Amino acid sequence: MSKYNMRKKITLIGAGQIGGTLAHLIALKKLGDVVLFDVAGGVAKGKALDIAQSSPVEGFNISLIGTDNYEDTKNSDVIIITAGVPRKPGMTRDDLLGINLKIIKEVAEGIKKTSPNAFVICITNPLDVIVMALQKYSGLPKNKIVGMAGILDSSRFIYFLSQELEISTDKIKSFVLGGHGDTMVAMLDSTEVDGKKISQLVDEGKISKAKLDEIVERTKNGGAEIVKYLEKGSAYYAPAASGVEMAESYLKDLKKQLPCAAYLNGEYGVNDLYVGVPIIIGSKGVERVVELKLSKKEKQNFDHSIKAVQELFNSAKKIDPSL
Ligand code: A3D
Repeated sequence: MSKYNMRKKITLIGAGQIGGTLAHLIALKKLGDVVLFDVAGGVAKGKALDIAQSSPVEGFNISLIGTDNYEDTKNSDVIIITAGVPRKPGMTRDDLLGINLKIIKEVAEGIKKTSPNAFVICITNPLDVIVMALQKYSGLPKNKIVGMAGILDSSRFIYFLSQELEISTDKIKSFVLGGHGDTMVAMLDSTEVDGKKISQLVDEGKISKAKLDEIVERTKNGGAEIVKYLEKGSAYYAPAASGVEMAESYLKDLKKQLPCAAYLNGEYGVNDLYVGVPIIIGSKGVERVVELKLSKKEKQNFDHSIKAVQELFNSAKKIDPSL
């Protein structure tokens, strides 16, 4: 709880592109007081001050501070982690994994001491493996640590479909499961447009199978498409919006069903691994993993995705055998 007692305290570890956008969205939505934490000099302080200076214009009345001291993050209700480094030219995936594992270990130690009761949302890549490592390093309860990826991937898929079908995004229901990356699984059998199954739209000739496959591929490469345009850095507006939806569902006990990287203990036949599945987020954290019936093809793709996450986690264990 914040110093104002009534308001919630939300800490953002990492004040880069996503961290700054998260702070801005949280302020605009008046979700709680914000602590921006970063190891890199004044970036957290500068962004917190900049956003705070918009409060008279925007009409929000929350506190925003920047810091590089974990003491200031003490007793946070929600923590959203984006601390990490992006992949640079010449860096292998394992090099990046090694660096971000070290950063996450440091973050895990910081938050377990200061905010052991927080609901923790991880965004740092490679997502599924980093969130698993975060849980292991911190020892925080598994239902209080989740990864953000599925909401973003689903949102991208729905957006692309809406553009193709020239229909509002709120008329489309769909989601993406599995690991975050090129093995993600678009749940076509559960995709509905204005109450109709997407397969029916294909049968009616409203969208071709080839176009649908192209949209699935574009979704898988959604992050890379943006990286290519930006040249420096990766997507941050949609990732931040997705993280905020998870935080809001927890803080307001909305019990929304959201696709997130959650710890599986037998669900979907998967044991001891974080993977993207639909979960209910409420005031107790991850209140339930929703088990959907997958078609044969979806199950095959899901299993392939699990294998990819497991293999990357095995690489992480080679880098740090304590995992
Ligand atoms: P960026 O703008 O580089 O911000 C990262 C921040 O982390 C920088 O300000 C660093 O100073 C800071 N940092 C580094 N080490 C530490 C540390 N030990 N403690 C605290 N802060 C530290 O990156 P970004 O905001 O664009 O992206 C952040 C992460 O999100 C990256 O790992 C991205 O790959 C990832 N990301 C994930 C998704 C998903 O869908 C899962 C989407 C987009 C980006």
